[in-house]
Amino acid sequence: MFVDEAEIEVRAGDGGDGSVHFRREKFVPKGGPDGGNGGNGGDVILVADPHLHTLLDFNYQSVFSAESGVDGAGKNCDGKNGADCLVRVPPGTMVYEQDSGQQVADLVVAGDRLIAARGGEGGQGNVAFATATHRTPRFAEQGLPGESCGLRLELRIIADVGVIGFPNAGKSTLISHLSAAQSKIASYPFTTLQPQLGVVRVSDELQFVIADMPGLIEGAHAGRGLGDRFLRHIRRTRLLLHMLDVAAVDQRDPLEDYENLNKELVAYDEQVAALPQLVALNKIDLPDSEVFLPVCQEYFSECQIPAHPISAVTGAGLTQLVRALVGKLAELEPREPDQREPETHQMPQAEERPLQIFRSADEVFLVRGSEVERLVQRTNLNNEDALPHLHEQLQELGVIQALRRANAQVGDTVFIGDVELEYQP
Ligand SMILES: Nc1nc2c(ncn2[C@@H]2O[C@H](COP(=O)(O)OP(=O)(O)OP(=O)(O)O)[C@@H](O)[C@H]2O)c(=O)[nH]1
Ligand SMILES: [Mg+2]
Repeated sequence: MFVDEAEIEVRAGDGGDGSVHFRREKFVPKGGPDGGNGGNGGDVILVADPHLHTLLDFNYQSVFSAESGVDGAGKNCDGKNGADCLVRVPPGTMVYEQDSGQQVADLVVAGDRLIAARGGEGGQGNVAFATATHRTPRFAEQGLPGESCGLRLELRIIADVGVIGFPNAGKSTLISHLSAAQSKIASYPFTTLQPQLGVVRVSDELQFVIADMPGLIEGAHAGRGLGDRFLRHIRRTRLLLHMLDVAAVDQRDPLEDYENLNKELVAYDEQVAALPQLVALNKIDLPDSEVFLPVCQEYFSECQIPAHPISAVTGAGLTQLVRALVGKLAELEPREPDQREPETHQMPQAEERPLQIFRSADEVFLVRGSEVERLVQRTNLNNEDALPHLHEQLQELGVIQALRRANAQVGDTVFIGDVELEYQP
């Protein structure tokens, strides 16, 4: 099971309906309107939480709903707003809109947020519709529905050092030795199925995060083996530790491995290929290492790449290796985004659609447009008293005039959004 990706659905709360209510008091024969407004629906908000490290929890829960707003009530009582729904994700989570595939946010720093679905606005109570000439409005607005959408989450691990190498090079063995991470170790390829983080504590003040990566093979950039699905995780590391098996336990030439893997990185992504690398020449405890170790050392000293002979099993050379990693990290720029203040992202605003009128059959008109569709959603069509107000508003938006120009006749069917009405000029 891979936990670096998850699909979730977010549903914001609906707005509460405005109330139709009239004051009732002793000795006051005919009270004025006092229906309160509906509360707003809650938002669904994704927030980066440093206590989380995987997307595993989303296998158990994948639908997140915020509360709806409460309907308004008499005595000018406004309904309560619905509570927001907070969805905690690990820092490094990229968020994509499922329908469009568009990236909508990159939650990097603890506290980064994305308002993923906005709650519907509550409707106004009948008080709002009282005028000098119409003092007793027997209608109110309905709340608007909350937004909802599907999202795809993708976790990019943020580590300082990414350990790369062919399967069985000893990457997990090294990480288990250097940190408390419990990476699975075995003598068959592709033991590690997903990246794993470990913290290397050099001293109380000095520590860095190292990522154990699944083994890479030739053709990884094109999806071979576990493929490129994990390469994206190392884009944000600052340094790569390239591990070679100089005992050639799997009968491969470590220098060929080295060059092939670097080619894979170039083929995959220039940013990954451009990361600085240190090399670890592993398994020097095995007698077979005597053949390749000197060859590798000569090769790397000629091209002036620091290469450290180590044994991940016995621990030989690890102190020097860690010192070299720390030294190199100190030379490199600190990872930039971690320094900034948390940000709040919004979903890309759905574009406001202008008013449009289509004639679908002789006596059927289709009216489209964001504003007019919201107006109809806000109207309780079962309430006859709301209809004159709707008509007025349609006139204000120019809908009636546009229908007249389109030659609509009394009694023709008009769809506004999904709602069916009859044309009455
Ligand atoms: N003798 C010896 N064996 C080692 C050393 N490092 C790793 N091994 C062995 O090599 C095998 C593979 O080790 P892993 O740490 O699982 O290798 P990996 O690079 O994580 O492999 P994948 O996860 O499959 O990519 C295991 O049997 C380890 O015990 C070493 O320094 N010396
Ligand atoms: Mg491994």
